[in-house]
Amino acid sequence: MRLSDLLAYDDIVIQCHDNPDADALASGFALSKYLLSKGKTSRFIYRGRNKISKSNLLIMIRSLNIPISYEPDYEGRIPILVNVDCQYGQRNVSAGSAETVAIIDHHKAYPLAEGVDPELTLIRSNIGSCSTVIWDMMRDEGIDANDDPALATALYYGLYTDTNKLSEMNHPLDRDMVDSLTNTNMALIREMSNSNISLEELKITGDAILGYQYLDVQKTLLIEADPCDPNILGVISDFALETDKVDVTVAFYHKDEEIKFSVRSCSKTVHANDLAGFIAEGAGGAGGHMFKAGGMMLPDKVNTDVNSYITARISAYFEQYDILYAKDTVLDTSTMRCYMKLDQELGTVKLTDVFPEKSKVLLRTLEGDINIIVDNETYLMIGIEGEVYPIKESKLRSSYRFIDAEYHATFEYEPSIKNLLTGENKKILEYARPVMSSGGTKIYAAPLKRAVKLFTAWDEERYYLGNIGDYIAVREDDCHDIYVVNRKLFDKLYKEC
Ligand SMILES: [Mn+2]
Repeated sequence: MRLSDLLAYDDIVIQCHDNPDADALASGFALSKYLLSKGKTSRFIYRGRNKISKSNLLIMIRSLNIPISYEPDYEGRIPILVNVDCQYGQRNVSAGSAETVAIIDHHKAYPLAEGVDPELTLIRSNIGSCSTVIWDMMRDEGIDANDDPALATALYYGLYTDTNKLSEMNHPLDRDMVDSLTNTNMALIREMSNSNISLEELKITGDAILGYQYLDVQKTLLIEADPCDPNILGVISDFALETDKVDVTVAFYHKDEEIKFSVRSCSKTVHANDLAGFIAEGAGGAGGHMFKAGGMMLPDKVNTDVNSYITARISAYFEQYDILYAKDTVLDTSTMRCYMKLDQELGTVKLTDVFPEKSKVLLRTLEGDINIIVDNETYLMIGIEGEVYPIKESKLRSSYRFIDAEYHATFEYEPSIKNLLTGENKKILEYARPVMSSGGTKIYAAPLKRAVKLFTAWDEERYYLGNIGDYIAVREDDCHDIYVVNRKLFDKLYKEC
């Protein structure tokens, strides 16, 4: 779906979820601005039992002139209803009637309710905010949000509040938006984020901390708060992590419509995003990175007391993994099979083809950002899933050969490089050339019977996760060169000797 698809309609009504938050307000606001710029008028409404009362949201509506109206009884028969930051038919949005329903959202995707036009639906579940989704759609229509400071400020604040002050965002597109929104009113953002907690919620924070549970074995603090603004969970978990003998904190609340939680970790054997994903598995979704993450679950998927459910998930998470340091480990290869690497066409980019030597650059990939200094010997490898990593020319030449062809590939997010001095941003695929792996290397490998967190011989700071069924592999000629291969990729990469 493109935003311009909506231009075929008149009398457009935009509706966000009941009890709107800043992301919902920003999304509807951005969409109404887009429509207006194309000569279309629209109405932006919300329904539900409660009128907006949070002070940061009232400041946002007033200062940015957001044309939203509260219409609890709205039942208009209209040609088109566009739901933003929510999905028609779900219980957080009071349904109206319309001939056609369109959806733009970033939450977990539900099966489309009757009346929703799939051609007019865009749900990007792994993006941090609906504001980001709409920003990207506006960009596709040639609109620069910086031309309108109110719009830029709203979009920024939408992402800011939906990702706990940007700390729980994990998609590179969210970072792209943060970098690109330069014409924002930061004084207003500061004012809004300092009116985010009511005195009542300050008390919720204190009460929650008083009721902490300490899980001894896991050195984890579990803190249950009364229903509150989700950002307060971040405040609680950040603060509690500073406690001695606490490596991990999980703060959560339980409302009728959702369970929300924030995870913080300062232990190198627990990545906050792994734990958050594990807690939410099968019941909701999660996002974030090594140190900070958050997630939500649907209460009807958690068929027991929420506190015991989360406690049990935390224990299961800690029991599930063996921790392996490759440099101190020798695997028993007598029970493993011998495999050889299949010839594989990959992409490679010589960094000096993109930016001059000694430039400080930021490489942005789906897995995260990497800072590199450009030199003559460093290339980037582009793997079959679009993963990008630096490689020295000598290692590249010993394992791959250049082939005379053009490189073609498309990935969910196209990696880019930014020159940190000039701000110039380039897409790397345009510079890529194909290489063929020379094969020959023999490995021993076997499917994992227990999940592992593997610290490779090169990186003792950051583990690689291997789940049951993934392969653990070791090079025949180097017993400490141990790594994990995703089960879905193994057959594409290796054949039996
Ligand atoms: Mn949102």
